[in-house]
Amino acid sequence: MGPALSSARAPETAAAPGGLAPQQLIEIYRLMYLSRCVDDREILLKRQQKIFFQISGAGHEALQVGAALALRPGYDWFFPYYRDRALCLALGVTPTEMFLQAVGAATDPASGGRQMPTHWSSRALHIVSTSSSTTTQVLHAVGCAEAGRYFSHHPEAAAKAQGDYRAFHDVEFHGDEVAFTSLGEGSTSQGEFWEALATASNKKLPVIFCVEDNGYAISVPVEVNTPGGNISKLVANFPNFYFAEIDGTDPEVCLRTFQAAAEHCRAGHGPAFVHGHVIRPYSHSLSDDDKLYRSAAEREADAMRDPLTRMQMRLLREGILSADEITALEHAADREAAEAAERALEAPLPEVSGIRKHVYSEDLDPTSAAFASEDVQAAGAGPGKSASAKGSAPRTMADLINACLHDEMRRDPRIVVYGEDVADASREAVLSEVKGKGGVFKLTAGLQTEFGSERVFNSQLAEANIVGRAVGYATRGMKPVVEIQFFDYIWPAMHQIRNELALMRWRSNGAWAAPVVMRVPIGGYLTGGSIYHSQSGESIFTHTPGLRVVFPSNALDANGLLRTAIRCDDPVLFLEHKRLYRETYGRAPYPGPDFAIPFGKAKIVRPGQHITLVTYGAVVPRALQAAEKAQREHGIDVEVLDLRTLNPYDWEAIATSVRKTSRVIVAHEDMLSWGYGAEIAARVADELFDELDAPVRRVGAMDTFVAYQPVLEDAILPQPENILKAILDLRAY
Ligand SMILES: Cc1ncc(C[n+]2csc(CCOP(=O)(O)OP(=O)(O)O)c2C)c(N)n1
Ligand SMILES: [Mg+2]
Repeated sequence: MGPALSSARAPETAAAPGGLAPQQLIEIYRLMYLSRCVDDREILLKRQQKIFFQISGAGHEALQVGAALALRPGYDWFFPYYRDRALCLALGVTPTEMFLQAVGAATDPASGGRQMPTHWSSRALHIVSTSSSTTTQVLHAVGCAEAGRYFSHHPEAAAKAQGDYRAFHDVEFHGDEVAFTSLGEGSTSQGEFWEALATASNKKLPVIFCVEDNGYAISVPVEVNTPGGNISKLVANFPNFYFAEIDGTDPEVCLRTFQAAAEHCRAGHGPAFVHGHVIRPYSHSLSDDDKLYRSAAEREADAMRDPLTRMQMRLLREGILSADEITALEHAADREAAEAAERALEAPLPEVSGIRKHVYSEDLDPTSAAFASEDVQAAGAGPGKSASAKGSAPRTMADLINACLHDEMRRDPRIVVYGEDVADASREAVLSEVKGKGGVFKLTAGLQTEFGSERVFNSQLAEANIVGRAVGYATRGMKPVVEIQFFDYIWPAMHQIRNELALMRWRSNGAWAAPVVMRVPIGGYLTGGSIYHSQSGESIFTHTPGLRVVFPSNALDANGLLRTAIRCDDPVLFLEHKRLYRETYGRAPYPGPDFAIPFGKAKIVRPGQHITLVTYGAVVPRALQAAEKAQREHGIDVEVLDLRTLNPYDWEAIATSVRKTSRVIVAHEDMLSWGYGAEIAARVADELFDELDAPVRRVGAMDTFVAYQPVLEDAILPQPENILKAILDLRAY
């Protein structure tokens, strides 16, 4: 970026040139009042135990109605939070739809009874499904804005295509669209808030950040979360922003401010930050009682600023409505809320049989024959097909992953690749004189040079940022193929992975999805990799519904499985073992640009009769060594099964082999206790008990982290000798 641009700033109370028409003021009051009525009605229903949770937007109505009326539902994009009832009402969500959510009806359009009330989602209005997690949504808004800009620069990428995820993701975009996101002042403490501001600022993205400052995060007052008590003061130096700090209880000021913010964004000047001071008259939620931590005087002072009362007084004072007309408007709103609630209480409940629907894509099954081009391998190989893997000489896993990325990016203009150090060089000017970085392991080498800096770029050093933005990109129909530099550093992104990425489809009842690919170098056996460059931990992710987990052991599988990961419609954690990147083991000729391997299909890498050895990743070559020795020195014939994908996994292949051998070992590099093998072992014991002639045996790392000193590393991680010992023990039964 160049030098910081001076930021636009709105005055504390923006003057209203011209003023709003009486009809507009009445409509604003109606929306604000209706929002409060829906809250009040829900509170009643909760007290009657007809709904199960309630959180209100009371006190925030003016700010939210102002925002909604300045923006365009179904055109702009919205990433709100649980307080945003008036926002959503003004965008077009109906009271009936809100009550359907409160009762958890099958016809709840936001989630089909899966989410709490006020966890918004509407495809038609462009409200992207939100979670209960504070702050995660702001990164989605950033990715969404990036996607919008990408499509307006590359309209060809929006074209419908068959044969992959694109068939199920229609793209809409507008060159001057805006992404709106909101959060409470307490939520600005999360790192993701600062990460989002940084990206939006750097890239001058059209994102409006709205902080709804009611002074409390549940019971915690603002000064505990925000040094100095004012978030506007802290963010003031971010370049390219339009800033406004306003009285969020005055809807006209709010509307004017959001109009100016939207103008700034639509003109391409950068993001906007609107900080609205609001009140919270109803405690945090019905599970909270603010009398426990707020003084009576403070609560009374808040009540004096109630936006509803203030607006009502204004309408009367300015002679826009008489007292009778106000009463009539309010009665109509009360009636509308009551009737909507009645309708929702009669709505059908969700079927228990549908619980599993939308955990994964219902449209595109990555285990299906559509991805089974394994047999055509090498058919498409040859010069010119891939810049980085020409000819039929055996190539490393690193080469064939890089080749797949090149091939797929050529084929699919919706793919973007980003992460830490993945670009050849962020400063493009140097590319004429340097070779380029292309990833710390060089897996993305040459991609920026071939596809340009808008498709391949370095992210900030912030893993939640990488995954959170990817969720936003993907909800717009793009395919982010992101890299987390080391598995050991995936943890800052865990919140986004577990609570957002993997859940997007299920929690929105199939309305939204985030089919992102996360490529992650993993594992040890590095001689000096130590604690923070050797971790395993795949079972933590296979324990997350909605996420596919892939772990290839050789170059060809990596190529074919990565292609399936990219083309499929589910989020995929693609684990690449660092030790295998350039091993002699498992090299293969380039298999061509359409070579794909379906998920959930294990491979028998060594057929055998006596013992089944189920494994994956870097333990595959070690298991093969042990099996060869067992055969050579002890006459034991071990069948080695490489699972290749861990979720889904090939139960049929395991069962078939165990029925043949009656003995089974599960071996993996990760720690033994609560590791991936525990699940397989338990299922074998459960479903194949009658087939077994011996107990199920597991081999894994010691229950520690991996140490630096090679003597320790060797002892900690499972070696061929450990596997051989398990084979001999099991044969002795
Ligand atoms: C990541 C995360 N941590 C904790 C919570 C529990 N929680 C829900 S709301 C909330 C307070 C949020 O306060 P603020 O951001 O000021 O928004 P407000 O509710 O006041 O509008 C907390 C701690 C959560 N939902 N998500
Ligand atoms: Mg708050």
